[in-house]
Amino acid sequence: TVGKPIICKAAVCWGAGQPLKVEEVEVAPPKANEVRIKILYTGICHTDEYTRSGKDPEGLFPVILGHEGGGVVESVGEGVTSVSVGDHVIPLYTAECRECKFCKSGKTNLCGKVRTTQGQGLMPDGTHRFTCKGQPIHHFMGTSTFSQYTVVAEVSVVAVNKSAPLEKVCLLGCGITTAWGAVVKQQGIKGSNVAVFGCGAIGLGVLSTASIVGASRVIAVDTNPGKESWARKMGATEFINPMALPEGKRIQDHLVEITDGGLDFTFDATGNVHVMRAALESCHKGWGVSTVIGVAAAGQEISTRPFQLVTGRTWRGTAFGGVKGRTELPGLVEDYLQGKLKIDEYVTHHRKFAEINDGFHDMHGGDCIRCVVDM
Ligand code: NAD
Ligand code: AHE
Ligand code: ZN
Repeated sequence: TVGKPIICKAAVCWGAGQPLKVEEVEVAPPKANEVRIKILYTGICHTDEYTRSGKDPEGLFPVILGHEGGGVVESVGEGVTSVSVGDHVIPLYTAECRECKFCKSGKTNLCGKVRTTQGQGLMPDGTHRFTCKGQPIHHFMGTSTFSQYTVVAEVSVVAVNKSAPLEKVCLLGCGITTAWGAVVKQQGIKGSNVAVFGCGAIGLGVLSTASIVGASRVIAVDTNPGKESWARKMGATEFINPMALPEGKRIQDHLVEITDGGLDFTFDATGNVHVMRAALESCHKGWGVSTVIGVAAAGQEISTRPFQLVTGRTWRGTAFGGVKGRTELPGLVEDYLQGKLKIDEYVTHHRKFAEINDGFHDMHGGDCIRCVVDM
């Protein structure tokens, strides 16, 4: 049987820097190896705002943004075997095909199967499934969760335990998983000194995980003093506001001083290239490792003296925390259900779909960790 198009509401961003507009859209049925999902909840991540604002060099418009969703499988295309109608699922912006060079390498979670078309705002066959006012609308990150129905590739979705509340575990679609993986996929954090720059959902998740795996010092750094109580609640042992340092004192120099030569591990969760440099230069000579998580705007580049690397510091980065979504997300949902992984604590704001633009404003407010939109 051939599926029918569905007419539903989606938040369309018609151009860079424009607010989202909730419109009636037509969502075509899934083709072979595709899955159509009824999205029930979606988080708003800083990366959605980054692309909306026009700072993403890969940004395309008009587009349906959103990549932190949870929903139920409405229908599947020919050949789909890993999920069925009625399954509770989380769309994955980092696909996992298990067949490509990347997947088979055992060295990375990045999958090559659909990444090219995903970056072009298209489904793997090079076409789109969204139409609005007779116009094709781009997909985003292979997920487009700001729509009541979306179509994704089978390699870009995972079924999870139905007893988990989708309004919470949707955050495993990006923020919580990214932060968790950035820590647990690295050896040696137990017993080490860690500094985390930026205390949004990502940074808080990183410092919380570092604390849980047994880091000895967990230093949170944020320019917003309101983040101190959040950071301490999530496990930071210290909080530093770089703006409150004596004039001319650089955060990296201060950190090196108070840690007897620097941190074992640092993380950037701001997306600011100057902060990325400070995070690297806060690392201990000989062994410190700095991980870039933040996403920087088009045209931005990182720099440091090469001597920083010659003398044994390592600069690295991670996407989706190095997590293979189809293999690992079901386990993270179980961890959440057993109380081993925090998610509820991150949801500070709720919005109805019609108020999705307010959810973006919440994010800029400084007191919002994650806003979850009820579709
Ligand atoms: P957020 O805006 O909620 O948090 C950023 C925090 O950084 C805020 O608390 C802000 O006060 C703080 N900050 C800003 N400038 C600072 C400075 N100069 N020094 C110290 N702190 C500063 O964002 P988020 O949703 O937590 O995301 C953080 C970053 O991670 C974004 O760039 C986002 O795009 C990126 N991200 C990357 C991945 C990945 O897979 N690599 C996944 C999710 C998010
Ligand atoms: N499109 C941007 C880069 C955006 C980016 O780095 N995205 C992260 C996920 S952020 C989630 O909130 C990612 O997964 N990157 C790996 C990938 O394959 O996109 C640009 O600079 O062009
Ligand atoms: Zn994200």
